[in-house]
Amino acid sequence: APPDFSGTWNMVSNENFDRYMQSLGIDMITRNLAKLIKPQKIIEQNGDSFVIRTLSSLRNYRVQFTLGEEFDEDTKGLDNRKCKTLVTLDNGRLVCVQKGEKKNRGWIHWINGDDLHLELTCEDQVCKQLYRRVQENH
Ligand code: VL7
Repeated sequence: APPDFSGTWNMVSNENFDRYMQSLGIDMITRNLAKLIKPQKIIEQNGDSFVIRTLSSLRNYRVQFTLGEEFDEDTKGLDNRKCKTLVTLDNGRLVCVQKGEKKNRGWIHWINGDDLHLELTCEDQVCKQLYRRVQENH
């Protein structure tokens, strides 16, 4: 069975984020602020449908999609570009391709225990982020 990505996840590490942001053309002031924050991911998964919210004191970002259905993504508040975006499941990994002005753009999520991995790619830069599951209070 494929994993259930649903839940609340807090960032624990963030590798090569500055160069990833540089590849997206983010200005230095914004990059230096963005490097200081540890975002939270809130993922709601219902079968093939997903909502992923990335929350932080600096920006919030929300994306909604259905697996296998290409959609128009506007990365508003991030690098403000339009992409044709497709997300699929591949061996339990959530694989996103963002077609647009930037070459080789996308991201991959996978779960290992209470760890949520995220690899963000743009051009020749790969940013590796790790999030950990926030325990629910029953
Ligand atoms: C979204 C940031 C740099 C602008 C602010 C940084 C604050 C918090 O797309 C993403 O995640 C996917 C997979 O989970 C779902 O949308 C990553 C963060 C990338 C790029 C742009 C710096 C300004 C970021 C919202």
